[in-house]
Amino acid sequence: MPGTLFTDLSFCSMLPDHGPYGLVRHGAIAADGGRIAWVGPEDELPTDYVGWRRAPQGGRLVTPGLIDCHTHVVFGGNRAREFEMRLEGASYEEIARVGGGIVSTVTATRAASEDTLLADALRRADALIAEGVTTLEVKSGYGLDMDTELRMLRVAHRIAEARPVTVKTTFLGAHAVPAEYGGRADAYLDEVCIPALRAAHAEGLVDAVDGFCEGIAFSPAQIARVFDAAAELGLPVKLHAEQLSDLGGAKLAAEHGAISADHLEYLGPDGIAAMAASGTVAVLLPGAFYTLRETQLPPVQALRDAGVPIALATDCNPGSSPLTSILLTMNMGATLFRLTPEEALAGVTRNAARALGLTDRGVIAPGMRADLAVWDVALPAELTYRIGFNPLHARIFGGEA
Ligand code: DI6
Ligand code: FE
Repeated sequence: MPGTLFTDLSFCSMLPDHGPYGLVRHGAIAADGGRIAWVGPEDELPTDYVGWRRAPQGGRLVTPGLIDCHTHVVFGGNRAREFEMRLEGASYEEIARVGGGIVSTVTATRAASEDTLLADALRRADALIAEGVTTLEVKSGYGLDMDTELRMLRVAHRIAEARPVTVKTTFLGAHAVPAEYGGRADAYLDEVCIPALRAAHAEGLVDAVDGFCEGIAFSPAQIARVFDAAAELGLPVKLHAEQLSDLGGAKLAAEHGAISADHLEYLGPDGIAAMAASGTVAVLLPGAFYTLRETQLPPVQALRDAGVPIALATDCNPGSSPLTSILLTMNMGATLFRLTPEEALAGVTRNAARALGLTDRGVIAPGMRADLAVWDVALPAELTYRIGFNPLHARIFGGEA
């Protein structure tokens, strides 16, 4: 049976060197077997596709399905009380040091059943899906023990069974030192984190390995040990780096061939040069910048000048970024970080795919997955411009509406 021919549309291919947004007016997209078979101006459609089932899109704008490449959507409880404490004057780091912060979410996550974690995560995933997200990265890191880290990753996989979305799982055992290992970070890595990584990998639950390199979390030397364990398993690495201070995390990650380094407000010239040399994607997380009322901006112009690809993600998590809107993330990327609307869209499509090591999505081109978002907008900049408005008309996942 032939596939589907999407017609009467404009599309942003997001291919580099194809003009702004790779925009094509009066286009058509042929999808077959979940992949894009042909794409181009409708009046250049080869005769082979003429008999295919047509799905006219009413002149709407089509983009690649959006990709949220950095989330922590699986967790127990919430941190509304901590939000209040910050409004009363406490800093994020002070709260973490008195047993709040990440560690308090660990307590709630350990106490939650797999089904409860899934039900809560689906509400967040659904909000993202409703805005055209077709690929979602999900991290562990609120278990910090063998059972709960594995449970979080199983829940992440169940999101993809329950919804039409691809989930990529990232092991983040090196997110925080749990209370029972207070002051013994290295012992935690040896006795829990690295064994849990090996067990999760053996169960097929890990696509990449992440860590939090920060004064309140793990040192570069400790992160390097986690990266070595990842390398032994043949897994790609990424890192939460330079979020609150400059410990040289991005440089370390780049030297380990990291697919991304994330946050990066305090990134310096050495880190940028190392990322450029290794092709590491800079994942900027404006929701955390906003929530923590950070004032140090990530070095966007220096990243551009060095040719480092820039992605944007929600960082959806209960503490520093309780954000479940990829469109608001794009708007914040523009308004707070001065990304252009085209960079914002590339940040949640082409470059987000690259931050996950995915070469089969993020642009509209033959051979790519037929993951598309159809929007009720005339201009691509409208996707970034509005605040709290969702112009999604339809979402196509693997060629299916
Ligand atoms: N940096 C972040 O912004 C999140 N994790 C991380 O390493 C925050 C996680 C939390 O506060 O629960
Ligand atoms: Fe994060």
